[in-house]
Amino acid sequence: MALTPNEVNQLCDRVLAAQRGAYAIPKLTDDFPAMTVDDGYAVQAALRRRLCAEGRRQAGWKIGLTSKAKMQQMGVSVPSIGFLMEDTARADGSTISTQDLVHPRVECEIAFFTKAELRGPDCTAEQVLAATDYVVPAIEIIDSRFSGFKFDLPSVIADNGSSARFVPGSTRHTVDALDLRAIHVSLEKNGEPVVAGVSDAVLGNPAIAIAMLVNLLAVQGESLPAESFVMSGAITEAIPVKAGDSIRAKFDGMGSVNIQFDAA
Ligand code: 0L1
Ligand code: MG
Repeated sequence: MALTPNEVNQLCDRVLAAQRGAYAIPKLTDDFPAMTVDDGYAVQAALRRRLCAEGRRQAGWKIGLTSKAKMQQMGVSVPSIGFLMEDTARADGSTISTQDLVHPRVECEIAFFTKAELRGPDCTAEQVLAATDYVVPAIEIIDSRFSGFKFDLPSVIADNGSSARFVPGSTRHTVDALDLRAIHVSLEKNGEPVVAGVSDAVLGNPAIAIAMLVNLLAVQGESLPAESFVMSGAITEAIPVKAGDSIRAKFDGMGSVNIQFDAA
């Protein structure tokens, strides 16, 4: 690690202020060029401790940057994980404010709900499937706090993987009823199709992404407890949204998720 404990706290303050004030900041490595991926996770862990100490509750985890296209788009070479807080969940069909977001984007993901603990460092997709209670279609709203959505891996990890809001769909499916590698997904903005994809874009199978998340948690000395909610990574490119936009994400065989953006 390149950062001192004081610097980790200082960067936690900086990211938290940008998240709460909904303003963009330069990527953290502009000021701390030696910052490593481990430093990014130290800042993220400080952020999680800070929010939990305020009485906010964690809802689960997310893994991002899980497709080759997304890694190329963002100029990084490995996935990253982040945490999800309960008060950033929004219901299917709800209206979401953009006033407290910087430059939001939406992406389509499959979310897992687990019924047994998963522990790395050698967790496999088969173990993930056996420990999965059900999966749902979901939308993630990401909102990098870095100017122009421009960052590197240590910075985006410190910003909790751009986590902003998440919207689990209401239709639950057991994993034996689906081929998780072959879910066709399409996203409409204001009634027009804007992007489509197939779930094998997520590391070949979203269950592999969950196994990778469990193995990344193990590096931090943590396991994934039973009854965790986990977002497995974007199947489609992230699409910018603004106040007034309506979004419909259709997952073949799984149902759809709908949201509306509003300035109020
Ligand atoms: O969930 C994601 O894939 C986003 C990870 C962070 C990268 C980004 O903000 O696009
Ligand atoms: Mg995502």
